[in-house]
Amino acid sequence: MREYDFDGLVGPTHNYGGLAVGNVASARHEGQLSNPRAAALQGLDKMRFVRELGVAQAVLPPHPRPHLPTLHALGFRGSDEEMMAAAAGAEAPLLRVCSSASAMWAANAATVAPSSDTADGRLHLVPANLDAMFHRAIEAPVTHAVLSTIFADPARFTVHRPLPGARHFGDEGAANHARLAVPDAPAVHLFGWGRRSWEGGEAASDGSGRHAPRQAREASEAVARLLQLDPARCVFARQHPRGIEGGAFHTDVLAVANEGVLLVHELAFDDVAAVEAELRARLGLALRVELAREAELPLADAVDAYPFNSQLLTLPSGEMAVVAPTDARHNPAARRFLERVVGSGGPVRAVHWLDVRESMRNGGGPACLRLRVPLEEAEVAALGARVVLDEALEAELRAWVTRHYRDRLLPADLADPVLAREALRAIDELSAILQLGSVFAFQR
Ligand code: SUG
Repeated sequence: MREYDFDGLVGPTHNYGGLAVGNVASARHEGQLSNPRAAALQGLDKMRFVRELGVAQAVLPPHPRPHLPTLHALGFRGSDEEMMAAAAGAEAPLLRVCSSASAMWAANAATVAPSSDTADGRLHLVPANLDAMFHRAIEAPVTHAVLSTIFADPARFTVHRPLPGARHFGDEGAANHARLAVPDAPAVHLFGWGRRSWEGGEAASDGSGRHAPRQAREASEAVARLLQLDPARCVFARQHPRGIEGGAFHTDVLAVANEGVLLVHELAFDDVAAVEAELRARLGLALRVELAREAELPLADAVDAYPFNSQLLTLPSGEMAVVAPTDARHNPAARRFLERVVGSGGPVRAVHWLDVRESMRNGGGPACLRLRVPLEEAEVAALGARVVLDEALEAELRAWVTRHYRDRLLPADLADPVLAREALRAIDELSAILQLGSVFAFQR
């Protein structure tokens, strides 16, 4: 089994719409000028780098934006141009909501369990409903369609429906999930959650702050059931309310795991010692936890610079490497922490700094941009689309970006019907490159 990192390609409408409440970077950059072309190329540069490290890399397509079916469902009528103009004039920021390129953050696409861990021996995926935010919730049915096309072989894969139940089962996907594994023991699945929908409801959730928790514990439990995981190998851990309040809206803002290694900030979970004890009870002494306390790495720096939102990767040599955002190199506390981990004599031997600034300004670091899918060789051969990144596909994707993407975009430009036509044409062409068929509604 080998981990494939499926990165979300950045879509042509990448912009700073300020839509993600509780996400400090998204709020801070609202209204600023974005560069969709640079964003997409930064993403491809990261994929190339990861592939050159010897890690398997694949891609997920951007979603069609503006999402005209959503405007239609909200009662807008007439030509596409008329609907867009009406939505742009509406009181709520509906055109922004329907134009966000947020599907790029593939860690929120789904939660994944490899076939080695599931009761029926199939790989299971639960697309996230992303019900906490409108601009993200509209991703869910499209993600379901895309994943059902890629993981189409029913003998090997099960792609579930996103959870029903709206906010009661609000689910943010793999951003709140980590799989830990040490030799000679079954893997353990760690699920981070921010609130409970029952058992005292919102009052018990500390949802009183400015930054509401997104993931419901009930959702995490439902995802674990659907993934057919052994309940004895699942750990459910509450995110620290202060971490969420400080801008750690997903667990992967303050923690990252790989095999038997967990890098974690003390405010990732409300009781980080208990989480470590639960993991150790299942994984034993082989588990290695690198804990950052507030004194070493203040929460504000962790949220600003995203040292934990790194990819922690196993290289072909068996050693591990961290792929971190350059923002963490420029933050002294974040940098010292990662360098301490590398110098600690454990399996993590190198840190590499990559520039994903365009995504970072919307609160998405290297780890947000990828969905980890551990695959057997036969499962790779059974994939239903051309998504594994090789030299040829990368070259085609670079040319495709350069052909279609603008290098300047303001939220105000979203009302431009020419942009909409450009963006949808690009997605149409991409689905041919990736051999996805007519997976999107506008193509049918
Ligand atoms: O959901 N930002 C995303 C960032 C997601 C990061 N993902 C992980 N931590 N795994 C979010 O907050 C801002 C988009 C906008 O305003 O258009 C946004 O949705």
